[in-house]
Parts: sequence; C-alpha cells; structure tokens
Amino acid sequence: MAIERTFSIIKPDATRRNLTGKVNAMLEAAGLRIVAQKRIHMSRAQAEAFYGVHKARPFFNDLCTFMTSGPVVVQVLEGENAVAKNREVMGATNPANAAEGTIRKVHAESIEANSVHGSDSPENAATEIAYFFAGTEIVG
Ligand code: IDP
Ligand code: MG
Repeated sequence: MAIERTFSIIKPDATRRNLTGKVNAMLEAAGLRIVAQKRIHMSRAQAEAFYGVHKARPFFNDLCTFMTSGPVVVQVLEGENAVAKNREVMGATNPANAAEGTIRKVHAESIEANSVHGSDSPENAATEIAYFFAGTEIVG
C-alpha cells in the first residue's frame, strides 16, 4: 500500500474542550503523520461548500451552524492507507456506535458534535485538501 494523504478536521466541540492535542496524539499513535495544519474559524459559506454533498439532508443547516460555532483545526494526515486508517481511528459517525478506543467513542458529544472529520475516499481527500491548503503548505 502506497503512502496516502487524507484530510482531517478537529471540530468545534473538541477545540472548545481543549482536546486538540489528545485527538492528534490518537492520530499519531495510529501511525498517521500531520503534514499540514492550521486553526481557522470557518465561514458559513466555507462550511456550506465543504458539506455540499449533504445539502439535501435534514441535518445540513444545523451541521453548518455547528461547524461555524467555534474554531476548527484543519489538517492533512499522511501514512500508509491513510484514508481508511483515519476512518478507523475516528470511529463510527454516531459515538454510540463507535468502537472502544476510537476518537469518537472517547471524545464525541453526539452524532453531530462528533469531534473529528475524515475524508471517506482518496478522491474526496484530494478535493478536501485542495479546498483548505496550498501545495506549499503541505510539508511531508
Ligand atoms: P462522517 O463524518 O462519519 O463521514 P457523514 O455522514 O459524512 O459522517 O456526516 C457528516 C457529519 O454530519 C457528521 O460527522 C456529523 O457531524 C453530521 N451528521 C451526520 N449524520 C447526522 C445526523 O443524523 N444528525 C446530526 N448530524 C449528523
Ligand atoms: Mg463523511
């Protein structure tokens, strides 16, 4: 398996509780390397565009409100099989269904305020990375 990159967000519920370091320690322990990172406050337009695929879902509006409710940390993770590995360490969307030891099981507050985002495919990872980072900001 080749070295791959994926896109990650530490969501507002986690930055509010000062969990950035704890979340990233779990990602690093899983073998993922943080090769780009910045703390931003997403605009409504950025959140709506980022989650555009979910536009028709009943939770879309609340999700955009939540994602703009405080700072987030956007980051690029690198490693073998990084997309799938990140999804594994994140755990299921609903923390009630997340496996023991996953970030969402340990830290998430709810199905919405679930602490982290992770790309679901290499194709989406490339799109999401390019949405937030210039190539020169990614240092492997
Ligand atoms: P994922 O983050 O595990 O990939 P998606 O289905 O892509 O899950 O949903 C994107 C985000 O939308 C979730 O991480 C969560 O914050 C929110 N979300 C998903 N399903 C629900 C729901 O049923 N109610 C409220 N928020 C939801
Ligand atoms: Mg998703």
